[in-house]
Amino acid sequence: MHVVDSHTGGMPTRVILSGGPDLGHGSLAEQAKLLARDHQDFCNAVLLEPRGQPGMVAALLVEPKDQNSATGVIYFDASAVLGMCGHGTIGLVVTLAHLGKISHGTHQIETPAGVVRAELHSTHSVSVTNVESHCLQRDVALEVPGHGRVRGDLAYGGNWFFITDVLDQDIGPQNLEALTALSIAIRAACHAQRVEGPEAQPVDHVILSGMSANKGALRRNFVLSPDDEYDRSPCGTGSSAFVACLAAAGQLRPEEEIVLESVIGSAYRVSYVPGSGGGVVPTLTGAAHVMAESTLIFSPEDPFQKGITF
Ligand code: PYC
Repeated sequence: MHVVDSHTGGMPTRVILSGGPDLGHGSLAEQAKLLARDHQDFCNAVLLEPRGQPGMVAALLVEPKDQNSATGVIYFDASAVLGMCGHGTIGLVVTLAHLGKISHGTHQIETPAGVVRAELHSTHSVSVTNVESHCLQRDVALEVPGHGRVRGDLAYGGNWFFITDVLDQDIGPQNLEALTALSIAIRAACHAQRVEGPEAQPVDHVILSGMSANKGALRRNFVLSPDDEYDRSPCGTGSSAFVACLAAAGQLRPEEEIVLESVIGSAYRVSYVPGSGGGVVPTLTGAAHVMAESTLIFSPEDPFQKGITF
């Protein structure tokens, strides 16, 4: 299996160029469902240690439906197939350019959540215009066992988010354990109290939004991914959901640009234009760096051929 690894603001993406499972010829959303249902061993083998690393997201290339698209892609982490992935799309575009498959300019990319556009500005810098994003419920009250009442917003940015302000908390690498525990408890409370999308889509990510010490950044956000890892990048789909909520609250104007930081201090510039479905169409700009080109070997004699699963 030929893979190329990159990171976007510290968050790793493994682009799978060959050797993935046959997912048929359905829509990307149907192929994503098959991947989640039938190929967990494959996902584990690619992302878990010893071949993968904590937090890593894979980008499985698939045939696009529209020949004008640069590619189709299905993103997954170690425990879930994602609708979309912003850091992964920045990593994918820088990787495809590194391989000589695309050049500077705008490229259409198909994902299970819909078509996104990515503009490669230079070797590392990419802007992604995401799917339309929505703030679905504002100021929801959630009882979180062990933490009390938490208020926040339910939002969609290609994945499903619960977003809450924690302005008194230190959003930094020294506080990861407490931030992770709180966000896992919030996600469990969302599931228990049926805070979910209109078709019962479960919250799969949680954003704890704090203040940034950097005057140029509006917020510093801790983002929990489905695999219980924190996003090292500011999270593209999370930043999209976040600006949808700022827009819904009248706190961000169309085309006004803000900077959102990750828990480790990497940053995206983010803005939006109004969407046709009542939400916002966000654009986020960040940078990725290619780290490795490898051939993964899965020998049947290897006791950890399927990754370390405990
Ligand atoms: O950047 O959208 C994102 C993302 C989702 C999960 C990890 N990163």
